[in-house]
Amino acid sequence: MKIGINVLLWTAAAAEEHLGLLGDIRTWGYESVELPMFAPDCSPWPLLAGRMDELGLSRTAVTVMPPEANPISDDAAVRRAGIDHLRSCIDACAQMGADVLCGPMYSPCGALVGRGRTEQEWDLAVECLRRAGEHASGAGVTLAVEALNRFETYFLNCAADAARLVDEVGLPSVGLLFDTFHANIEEKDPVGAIGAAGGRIAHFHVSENDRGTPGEGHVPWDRVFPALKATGYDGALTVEAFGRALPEVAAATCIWRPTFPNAQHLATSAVRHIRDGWSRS
Ligand code: LER
Ligand code: MN
Repeated sequence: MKIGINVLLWTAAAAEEHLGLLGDIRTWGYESVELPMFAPDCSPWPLLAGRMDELGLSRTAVTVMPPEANPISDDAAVRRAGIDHLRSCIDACAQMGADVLCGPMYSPCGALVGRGRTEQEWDLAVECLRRAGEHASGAGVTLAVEALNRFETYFLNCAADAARLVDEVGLPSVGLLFDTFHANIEEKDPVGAIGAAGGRIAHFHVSENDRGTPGEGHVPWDRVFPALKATGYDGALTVEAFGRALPEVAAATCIWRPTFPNAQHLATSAVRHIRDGWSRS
């Protein structure tokens, strides 16, 4: 089992200046790293890949849909841009050696429209994910579709709906991303939801209820880890936490107060917490 961490605590676009950070992440005990891919050309992927190869770090990528690239828009050009965005991200994943591309790949994060999703939007999302999934399978990448809490999307809020979406897409290259922060808000049974999603889980975000240090909040990790292990999951356990260092990311995730003393404390405590929790489970 590989323990990973998302670098969004430090940067929204990994660059040459973050090669040292990758080394720190390895030194702290991580074996996997998640890089943001908000614009697929935002980072020097081959350079980063070379460094991660040297360090023995496996990698995943997270993306969000830009407002002008929305797979469920009623404007065909905007929908096409959505598929193009995902295809470009998949190509960038291939360049940086990432085996998973995750995130809410159905509509822009934070886009709320004052109603729930429509059947037409559902069908458009299925179609987009199928086309992106076919491209991903050719590139050796798995897509992991993430349900978000209701304040970040109106389209997909719980694991059961994510599972149904994945089933309708019906491709081995498309699974779901389970994020414990969103599950804590939306699921009636945040632990049972892991078992119900079962083999569809293609990626996992270890995220505390306040987005701070995993293990220092109220997510029931002593039940979460055994439930995940029981599904046979063998992907990365990736820490996703958010702080206030990057104003745009803080605004998107509504982080207005400190929830951890510093990023190094968070990273080093989290890896210990996950390693111990997983081996006990
Ligand atoms: C956002 O809330 C989130 O959980 C990230 O994985 C990006 O989608
Ligand atoms: Mn997440």
